[in-house]
Amino acid sequence: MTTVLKLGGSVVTDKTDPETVDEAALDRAAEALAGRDDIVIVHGGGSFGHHHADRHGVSTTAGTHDPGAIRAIHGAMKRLNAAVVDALANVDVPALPVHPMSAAARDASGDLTLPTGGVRTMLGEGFVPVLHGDGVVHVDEGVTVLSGDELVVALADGLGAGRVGVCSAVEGVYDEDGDVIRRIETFDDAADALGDSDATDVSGGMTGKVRALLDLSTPAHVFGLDGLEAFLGGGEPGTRIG
Ligand code: IP8
Repeated sequence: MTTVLKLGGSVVTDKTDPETVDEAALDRAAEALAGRDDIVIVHGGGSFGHHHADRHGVSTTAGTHDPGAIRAIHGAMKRLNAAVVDALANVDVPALPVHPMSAAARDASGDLTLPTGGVRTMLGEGFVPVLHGDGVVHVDEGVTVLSGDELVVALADGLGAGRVGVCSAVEGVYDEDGDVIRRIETFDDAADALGDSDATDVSGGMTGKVRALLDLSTPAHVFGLDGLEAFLGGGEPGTRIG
């Protein structure tokens, strides 16, 4: 059974400082993953990709044709990816980098195509693929942002994942009193707490995350770093979505 796990950018980086890895948090996440080889890791952008994307006015819907801007965004994400792969390698996880911009594409409506054959074969050969939020070629837009959340959904569907986890900077989805909602089965279960939002808001924001995860055929779990070990051990920390 394959697990797809996202390590949020705000978990593994210091979001206040451009291109700064939160070494302690990353090492803690890596320790929890030691010995695993049945998992696909996706990480977000944190203070790496978002910093450059903001500077160049690039989002999941607004693109750029400036190759220098695209290389800056992609290059920053590759640096963060190398740090994540290294941290995993240090605890003997057979991690290999996978750069989504080389294979993914969006059509003119923004729908994503992500071939998963390479990731599936990596897993079959005993490796742990480590993907990252990235730029993605987008018909009529040049390159837009591809969020880690979108990758989680595409990989979970494409690989038929048995478990899906999103390790974020918060302990789960909070209700209006600030308590973690244990289970969200329909968007209405959390609508009051999340507020209304555009369904295409998939990068950042809990609303887009919940909408995207509800579409999966497998239940997903949103939890903080404190819940990572429990999730990897088969538990249900934080909020179960779906
Ligand atoms: O942090 C965004 O990924 P996310 C990646 O998962 C870039 O939304 C390039 C900003």
